[in-house]
Amino acid sequence: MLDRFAAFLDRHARILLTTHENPDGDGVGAAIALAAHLKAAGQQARIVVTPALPENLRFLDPEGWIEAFEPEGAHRELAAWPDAWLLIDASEPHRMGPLFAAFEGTRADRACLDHHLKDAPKGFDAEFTDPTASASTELVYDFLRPRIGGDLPPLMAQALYAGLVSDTGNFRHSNSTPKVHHAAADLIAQGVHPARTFNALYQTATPAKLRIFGLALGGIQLRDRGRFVYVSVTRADLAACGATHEDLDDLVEEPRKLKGVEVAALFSETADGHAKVSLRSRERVDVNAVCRQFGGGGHRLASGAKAAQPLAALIAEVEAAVLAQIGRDMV
Ligand SMILES: [Mn+2]
Repeated sequence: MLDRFAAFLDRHARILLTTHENPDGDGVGAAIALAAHLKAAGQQARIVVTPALPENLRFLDPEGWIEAFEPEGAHRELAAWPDAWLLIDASEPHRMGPLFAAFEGTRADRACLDHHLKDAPKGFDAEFTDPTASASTELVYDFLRPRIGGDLPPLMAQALYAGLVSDTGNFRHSNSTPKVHHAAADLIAQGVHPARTFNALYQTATPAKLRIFGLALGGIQLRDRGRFVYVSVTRADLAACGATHEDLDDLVEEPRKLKGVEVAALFSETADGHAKVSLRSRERVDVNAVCRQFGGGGHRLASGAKAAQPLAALIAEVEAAVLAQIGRDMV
């Protein structure tokens, strides 16, 4: 697969790298490392994200390569620029959000590089996917490591390590394989600082964030003798705490800490009044199967969905689906 990927990159001169809407450390880390490699090889590479590079990932982009998508401004002609468009860390074009229209309009060869468990990719000329990989950055590491003699450039090593940390929850999730630890060890041996990376990625809370966590956790709900637990956040809650939706990023990890929990959920109201759910499974319950019933998806143990319905309605429906899934998977 990675040889095919190499051939794909070699065939193109102007490569546009994008990732899913609301980019995470894995998508951004993979894009930066690939861009560094392509630029060193004399190819042109650009990275465009939407809506913007999150504050806590800025340290991965010291050269300022990452462009925030401006459909009415700098990127009006974006579709015409690349001869290859690579979507990283997603394999469903709509996950690009506002970038999708440009993606649809481009004459470039369209490809995806991803590790998510989803339906077969649709809408690409080439696909490079491996659901056994822990992260997109693991795929990029596997691609780059044998192709670069000696140590990786520090920018590349840092970006890849941050991506591995992001997608494994700092090597705590079930995808923390021996292979991903070996890759991380290799990157640390090359000079990446684990503690500095952790601090930059995670120790970035604001008072507003801690306030919304407190409010949400105060309303924690337990069902099925504590096997299913959830918290919910409305727009009014966010406003009361001076918090934004971004502040909710890892809130779902909190209820999951309860002893005896099999599935934890965070329900939240989006800015447009829709409802969102993030589900996390301890180990046995397939929450991807639940989220797919609501038009979402992700991984077996970490999935999400968005629905155009009121928060209370989504909570009731997801609760029923989770309890049914617990019944199926915990026999
Ligand atoms: Mn990923």
